[in-house]
Amino acid sequence: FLPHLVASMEEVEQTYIMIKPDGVQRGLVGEIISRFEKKGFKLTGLKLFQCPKELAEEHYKDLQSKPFFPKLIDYITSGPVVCMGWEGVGVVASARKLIGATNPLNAEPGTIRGDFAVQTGRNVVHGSDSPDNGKREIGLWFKEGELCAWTAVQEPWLVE
Ligand code: IDP
Ligand code: MG
Repeated sequence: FLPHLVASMEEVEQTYIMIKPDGVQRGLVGEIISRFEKKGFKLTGLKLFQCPKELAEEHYKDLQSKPFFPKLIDYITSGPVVCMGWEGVGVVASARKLIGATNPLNAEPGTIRGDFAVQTGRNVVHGSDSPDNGKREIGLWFKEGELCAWTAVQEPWLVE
């Protein structure tokens, strides 16, 4: 137990990151996981998963009325995805920065979408857009017992 970490506990957030079927098919799984690991976030859940249509629809329910919605559901269910929970101070917004803009052509070089994608409809990775959605999406994609709470040995070297 590390008492000096208690002060920052309330700032610790959870985000749901998902490597979409194109990222899996293109062999980018290791590269993408590596970026979040190297940044200093903590992995709390990880699985390869073939997403059922109903779950894809629930996950993206806010986009239901968009013309691209049916194609989006086809895309997300077209092959296995990698589901991940990541934890850390400020992880939600920071992960969105690491991922880059929704349209990969607008995503900065150095971001995942900026480095590895060219089209919004094949943008390789998902990241929650708020701490509330982080919790909601982790709850949606993971069952109880699939997540791990653990202490990383590097924590004192990441947080003063
Ligand atoms: P985000 O993934 O950057 O948060 P959202 O606007 O939440 O972007 O859209 C969710 C996902 O829906 C996008 O990542 C992308 O896969 C898909 N999407 C969004 N806009 C379009 C579009 O105009 N055409 C095709 N797919 C889209
Ligand atoms: Mg979004």
